Amino acid sequence: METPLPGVAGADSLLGEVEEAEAALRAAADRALDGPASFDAVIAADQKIEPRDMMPDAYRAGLVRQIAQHAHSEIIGMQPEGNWISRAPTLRRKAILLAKVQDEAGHGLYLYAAAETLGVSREELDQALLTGKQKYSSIFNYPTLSWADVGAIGWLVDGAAIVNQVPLCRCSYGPYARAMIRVCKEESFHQRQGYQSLYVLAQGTPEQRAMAQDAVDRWWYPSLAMFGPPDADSTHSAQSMAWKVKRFSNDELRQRFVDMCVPQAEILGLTLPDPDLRWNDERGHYDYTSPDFDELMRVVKGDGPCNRQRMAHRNRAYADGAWVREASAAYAAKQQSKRKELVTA
Ligand code: BYC
Repeated sequence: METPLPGVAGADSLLGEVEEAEAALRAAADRALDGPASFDAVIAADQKIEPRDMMPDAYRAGLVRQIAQHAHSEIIGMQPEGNWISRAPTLRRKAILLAKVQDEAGHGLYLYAAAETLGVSREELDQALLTGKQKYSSIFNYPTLSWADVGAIGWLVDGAAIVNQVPLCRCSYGPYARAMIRVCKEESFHQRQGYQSLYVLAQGTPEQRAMAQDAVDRWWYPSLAMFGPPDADSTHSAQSMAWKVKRFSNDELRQRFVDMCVPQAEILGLTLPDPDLRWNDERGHYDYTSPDFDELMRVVKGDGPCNRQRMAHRNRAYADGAWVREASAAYAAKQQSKRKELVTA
C-alpha cells in the first residue's frame, strides 16, 4: 500500500520559479539586442552571453571554475547513493534509486557540455577532477550509513541543491542557464522522492523512525554547509553577483533553505537537530545555528570522512572506462572517414 505524500511546502513555488526563468529565457532570445552589443550592455540589459560573444577572461575562467565544480559534484554525487542500489529494501525502491543516480550522471553531462562551450575540453575537465586540481561539493564526502540516508539526501541535499540552483536558471551565461532549467526540474522530482521515502520511514516502526531521525541529524549541518562560506568570507560572490552569474549570496540562500525545511520537517514529524531554531518575527525568518565552517574548509581541502574513498573510486572507474572511450573514439573516426569518402566519391 502506498503512503500518500503530503504537500512539500515551499517546493512548488521553487518549481514555479524555474518555469518563470524558462519563459524569461525565451523572451530574452526574442528581444535580443540589435547588432553587436558590448559585454557590459548585455549584462546590464539582463540578456544572455552566448559562447561566441566577447567576454572578459575572468568571466570565462570564473564560469569554467563553477560549472566544472558543479559537473564534478554531480558525478561524484552518484557514489553515496549508489552505495545503496544493491541493498534497497524493495524492487520498487531499487528502480527509483537507479533512475535517480542515472539522472545525476545526466546532469554531469549537461554541465560538462556547458563548460566545453567556454573552450575547455572534456579531457581537461576529467583530468582536473582526477588530479584534485578542481573540487566538488563538500557534501559528497560524508558516508551513507543507513537506508534512511537515501531519503535524507533526497530531501535535504537535493532540496539545498534546488534552492541554490533555481536562481542559476537566470544566470547570465546562456548554456549554463539552459542546463539549469532541466536540472532543476529533475532535482525537484528527486527531492520529492527523498521526502516521500523519509515520510514512509517516519510513519513506520519505532526502529524505522529512529533511523530516519538519525539520518536527518547527520545530514542537516553538512547540507547547510553546501551553500558555501558566510558572505563575509566568500571570495567570489561580489564579482559573480556583479556579472549576474550568482543572483543571491550564500547566506541568503542558506536562510531560504532553512525557512523551507522547517515546515517540511513538521509534516515529516522529524526534528531538525538545532535547539536554537526558532521563528524571528522581526526578521521574518527562522533563526538557526550556522554549520561549522572550519569543518567545511577542512572537507573542501580533502580531509573529510570520505574524500580519499571518493577520489580512489572515481580514478578506478575512469581507468576501467578507458576501453569505452577508445572504442567510441575509434567508431567516431570510422564514421568520419566514411562521410569523407561519400563527399569525395
Ligand atoms: N563544497 O567564494 P565562494 C547535486 C569553495 S550537486 C566545496 O563562496 P562561490 C547533487 C568555492 O568553490 C550540486 N567547495 O564560492 C548531485 C571556493 O573555492 P575555489 C552542487 C565549496 O563559487 C548528486 C571557496 O570555497 N552544486 O545537487 O561564489 C546527488 C570560496 O567560496 C563549497 C553546485 O555546484 C562547498 N559546499 O560559491 C544529489 C552549485 N562552498 O573555487 C545532489 C554551483 C564553497 O576558489 N555552485 N566552496 O577553490 C555554486 O553555486 C557556488 O560555486 C557555491 C560557492 C555556492 C557552491
